Amino acid sequence: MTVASEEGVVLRGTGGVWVVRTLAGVEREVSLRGRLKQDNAPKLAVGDRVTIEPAERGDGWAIGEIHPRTSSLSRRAPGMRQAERVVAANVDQVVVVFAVVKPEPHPRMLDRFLTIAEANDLSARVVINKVDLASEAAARGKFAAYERAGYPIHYTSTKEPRGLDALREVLHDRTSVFTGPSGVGKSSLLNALYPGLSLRVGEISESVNKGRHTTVGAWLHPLPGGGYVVDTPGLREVGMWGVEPTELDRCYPELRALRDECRFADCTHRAEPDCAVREGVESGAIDRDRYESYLKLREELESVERQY
Ligand SMILES: Nc1nc2c(ncn2[C@@H]2O[C@H](COP(=O)(O)OP(=O)(O)OP(=O)(O)O)[C@@H](O)[C@H]2O)c(=O)[nH]1
Ligand SMILES: [Mg+2]
Ligand SMILES: [Zn+2]
Repeated sequence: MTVASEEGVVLRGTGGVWVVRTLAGVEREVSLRGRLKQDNAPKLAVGDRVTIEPAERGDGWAIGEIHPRTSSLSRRAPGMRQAERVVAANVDQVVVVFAVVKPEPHPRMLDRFLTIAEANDLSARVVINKVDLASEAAARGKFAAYERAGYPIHYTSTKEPRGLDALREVLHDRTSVFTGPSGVGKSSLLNALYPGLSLRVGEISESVNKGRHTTVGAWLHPLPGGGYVVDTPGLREVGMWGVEPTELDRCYPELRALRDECRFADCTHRAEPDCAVREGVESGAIDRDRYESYLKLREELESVERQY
């Protein structure tokens, strides 16, 4: 008997076993065909569209083909290695989640998540969760620079609840990756938005203070009514991948808007004369902290480049 191949989307994977959801809505455990495991083959990621076929041996299924991606979210793999980690494929937007407190937000870290989205040519929005723990005015003040840079910001609480309907609306019919530090409430938010998901959430004291991650591995979840969300484990540190130091200014929307007005095409915006970016900082058009974050990240990218 021959069984026809099927098309599907990769939902998750651990230890070489992947779960693919077929167009008919059936979830199948599948392996990867040998030739797709070779070094030059694209690394499979959640969100990949694939063709699965009956395995050569046994009665299981195997991925025979990975379809071309429309986009992907990649960052540097953790650790000392210089390697790429594809977080998810066929992504429409990145939702960067931070908490207003618990854990205390670090703006430099938020900048990193946002520049990674920009470097992947993905639109990004910011969610500031746990607004039940602080005044909304204080929260808005803290993140005003991001609003001015053009990022849509959602202020949310899963406890009160607040801001959930507006967030659910922008997730509809798209593929969105939820990313951010551990313990900010990414999984809690997804549970509050879509009660059917039943994702595991952490105990705040343990997951935040001991750095234990409640979510392990990226999972793609189909949404009722259309679209997907990817819940990812929180990251303590995150690095860019495949970004030249000279391209970094494009990853800050407010710098990108001015960079072409600098006198020198290769302006680093550090000390060159007639630098439109530094003039923007002086006039207040560019937030000084965001500018300094650019300088620091640029320094880091240059030192990585010197090393390798
Ligand atoms: N006060 C308050 N606590 C929240 C809110 N949302 C989530 N929490 C709590 O924050 C803790 C962490 O929530 P998780 O959803 O596991 O956080 P996460 O971002 O998914 O963490 P990782 O999976 O480790 O990356 C839990 O104790 C939640 O109950 C909120 O809006 N307000
Ligand atoms: Mg989680
Ligand atoms: Zn400049």
